[in-house]
Amino acid sequence: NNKQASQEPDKLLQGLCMHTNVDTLFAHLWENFLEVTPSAARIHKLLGDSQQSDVINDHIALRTFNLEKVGLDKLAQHFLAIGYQQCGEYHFESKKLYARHYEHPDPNQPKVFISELLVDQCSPALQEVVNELVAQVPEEAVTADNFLYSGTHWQVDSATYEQLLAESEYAAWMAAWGYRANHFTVNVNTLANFTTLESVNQSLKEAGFALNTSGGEIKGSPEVLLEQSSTLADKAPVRFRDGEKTIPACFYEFARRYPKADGALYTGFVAASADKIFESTDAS
Ligand code: OOG
Ligand code: NI
Repeated sequence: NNKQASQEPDKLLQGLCMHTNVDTLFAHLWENFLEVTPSAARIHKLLGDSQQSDVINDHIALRTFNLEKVGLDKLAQHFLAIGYQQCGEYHFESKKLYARHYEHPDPNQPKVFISELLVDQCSPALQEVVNELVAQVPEEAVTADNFLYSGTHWQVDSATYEQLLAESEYAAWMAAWGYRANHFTVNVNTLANFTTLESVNQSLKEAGFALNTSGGEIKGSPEVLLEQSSTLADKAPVRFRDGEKTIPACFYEFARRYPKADGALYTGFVAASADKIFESTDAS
C-alpha cells in the first residue's frame, strides 16, 4: 500500500509531462507550418473569431521516404514516445504511398497521419536522387526533439526538383520542404458557428481562399463517417542550390466526423478521400 501510494505522484507527474510534451510539439509544428502557410493564420482567425474558444485540431500530416534512416517508423517514434498509439493503415497504389495514423488516449489531442513514398517502386533515376538526399541527413538529426519541424537536411537544385515533379509530386514536395507538418486540420464538429463543411467552405470562398477541388470540394460523406475539404497549398519561396523559386508549400484542412453505430465519432481516415487531399500540394 505504501509502495502504491508513493507511485501515485510519479504517475501523475508522468501524465502531466506527457501533455506538456504533446502541447509543446504541436506548438512548434504550428509555428513552423505558419512560416510557409500564412493563409492558415488568417483562416484560423476567421473560424476562431466566430466563437469564444480556440479552434481544435482534428489531425496533422507528415510525409517522408520509406528509406531505413528516415522511414515512417522513425517519424512515428516521436509520437509513440509521448503516448500516441498506432491505429489504421492505408495504401495508395498509384501514388506509391503507404500511410498509418496514430491517436492519443486523450481524444482532444490531434490525430497524426504519416505517409511514406515507396521509393523502391519508383524509377532508378528517382531512387538515385532520393538516396543522395537522405544520405545527407545526419543520423542524430532524426531522433532530435526538433526533427519533425526541421525542414530539409540536404541541398537540391531546381532541375532536380523539376525531375522529381515529373514523376511524383510527393517526392518533389519532400525534396523541397522536408520535415514539417504538411497540413493542420480544423475539427469542424467543435466549431460553434459552423455546423456543416459546406458552410465552412462557403465562408472560405467568400473570403477569397482557393479550395482543392480534386474529387469535389468535399471528399467523403456521412456514409463513410468523414467529410473533408482543404485549401490549395500556399505558395512560398524555397532556396534551391541555384536560386530561389516559389512553389506550393502547405495547406489547411477541415474535417467533420460522424458517429459510428456505437455512438462514438469515427476516428479513422478514408483512403479514397486521402488520395485527393494529397493533391492539395500539386503545382497545377
Ligand atoms: C496527407 C493526405 C491525407 C487526410 O486527411 O486524409 C490526409 C498528405 O497530404 O500528406 O491528410
Ligand atoms: Ni489530412
